[in-house]
Amino acid sequence: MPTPSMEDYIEQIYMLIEEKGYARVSDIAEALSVHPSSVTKMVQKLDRDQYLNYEKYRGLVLTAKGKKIGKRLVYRHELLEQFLEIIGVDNENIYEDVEGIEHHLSWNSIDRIGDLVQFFEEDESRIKGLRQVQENNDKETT
Ligand SMILES: [Mn+2]
Repeated sequence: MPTPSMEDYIEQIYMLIEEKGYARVSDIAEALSVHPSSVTKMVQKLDRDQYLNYEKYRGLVLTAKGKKIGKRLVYRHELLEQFLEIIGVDNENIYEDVEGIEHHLSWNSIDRIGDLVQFFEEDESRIKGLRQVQENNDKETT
């Protein structure tokens, strides 16, 4: 199993390749706000663990294993963003909060959150009902 830090890298690499067709060390460093030398180190580790193939001058490619995990990690991130949005978390907090929790939930919890997101999305009135509760709670505290 990849560590939280490895997960962040695999997730970013997967997204970069989806968006641009390739992932450069400098792009990964920028996306994760880390030094390029840290990226090189991690990329070498991910290569050893067979998540990707890295050749210094030819860039990197995800292996089948890396792609499969990358796809699930991106799905998990997006699902958790949707979840926080649905429960009414302020936009400015969503990205940071997802980054904070995404590595610490079991896939069991992710699947159940997926059900909950689906439950709300299937019927707009459910979201409205939740907003009503929130409005009432806000009134009580202000
Ligand atoms: Mn993430």
